[in-house]
Amino acid sequence: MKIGISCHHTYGGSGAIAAELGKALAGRGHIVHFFSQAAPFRLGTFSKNIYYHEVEVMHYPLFECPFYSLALASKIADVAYYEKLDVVHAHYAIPHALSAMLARQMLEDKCAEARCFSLATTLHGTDITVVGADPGMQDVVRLAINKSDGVTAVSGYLRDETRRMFSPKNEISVIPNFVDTTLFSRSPDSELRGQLGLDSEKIVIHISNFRPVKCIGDIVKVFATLTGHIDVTMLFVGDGPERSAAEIRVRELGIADRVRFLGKIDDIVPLLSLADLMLMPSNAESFGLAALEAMACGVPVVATDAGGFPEFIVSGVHGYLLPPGDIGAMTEKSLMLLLDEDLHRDFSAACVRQAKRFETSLLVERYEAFYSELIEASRPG
Ligand code: GMT
Repeated sequence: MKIGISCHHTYGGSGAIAAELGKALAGRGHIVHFFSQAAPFRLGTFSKNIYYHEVEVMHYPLFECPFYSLALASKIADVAYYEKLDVVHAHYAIPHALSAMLARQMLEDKCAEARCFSLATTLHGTDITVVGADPGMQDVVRLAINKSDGVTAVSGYLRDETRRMFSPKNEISVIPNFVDTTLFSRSPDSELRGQLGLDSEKIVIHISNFRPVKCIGDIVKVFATLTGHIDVTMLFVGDGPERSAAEIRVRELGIADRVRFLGKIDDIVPLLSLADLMLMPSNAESFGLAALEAMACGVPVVATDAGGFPEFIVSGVHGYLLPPGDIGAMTEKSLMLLLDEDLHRDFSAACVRQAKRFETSLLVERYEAFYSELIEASRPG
């Protein structure tokens, strides 16, 4: 198949999944064309069957906000026409699905016999729960969903939220996030410990784009209590709007020497391989890719029972799921996991087994079948 993938290039789950999906599809012999504003952060260097098209936005003094969506639509139409794309897969409802929809109209207008691609859209989370909840955006998100030939959501939770908020015309299939366990597996690097100034203490990790839904303040509260009981260091990986407030709070609490803010790091496996526990207290998480990747590296997770976490984390087996904001219970369960070595060993092994159920190859096959259905349905007659 010839597949176009339109995604955000920025640090976040949808861009990560889109890049990993494209690489896996290319590895299976499909031709994959990426469209984004800059190279998606997980795409890496050149590889066979992958083409990347940077979307250049026209700057003109009259346009206070540059027209990214239109430039993207033009780019998709151009590549789809010349490369004869079978499918364009939009990751995140807007602007990607809408731009692809517009690209199709451009092609129809350009020449009647132009063979049009099928439009697949994957909803990732905040495109529905945050952007889609904004009254000024609701109708445009609904249009993106209803004009796609097929829509998937990354969890049952997100599918149900989408149904509740948008009453979509068509069925939404669930294809969960995935992880390549040949790459995401525990491979400790003793030098890295030294480079990070770590000794033999326990390591707690959090990886995200530091948006308000991640509840970074709750992590600081839980961690501050942990420091009173055990020798422990916190690694914060990623960056975003809530980082500065967290740094200030960490200093106020006098625990700055126990916390490292490492910023955005693409290759997280070495860091996950050092970690004993991941904290993900998000109040709304459609899936939680970072938690799945941590589990693949044998790291148990203390997360919330909100959103999609219960669809792959079994509380009491792979970590603990607790009500959002329940700092006391999160602290207690984190301490249990960090102090009880036998319990930790069992949870860690269970996490690795569970991650294999979300192996990339299994879920990429589901996407391939989904594309084939859309292509089949678009055939005349
Ligand atoms: O807000 C984010 O965390 C980023 C967002 C994105 O679209 O980049 O992540 C979402 O997509 C991921 C991949 O499908 C999911 O694993 C995340 O749970 C989801 N984030 C939220 O729902 C908050």
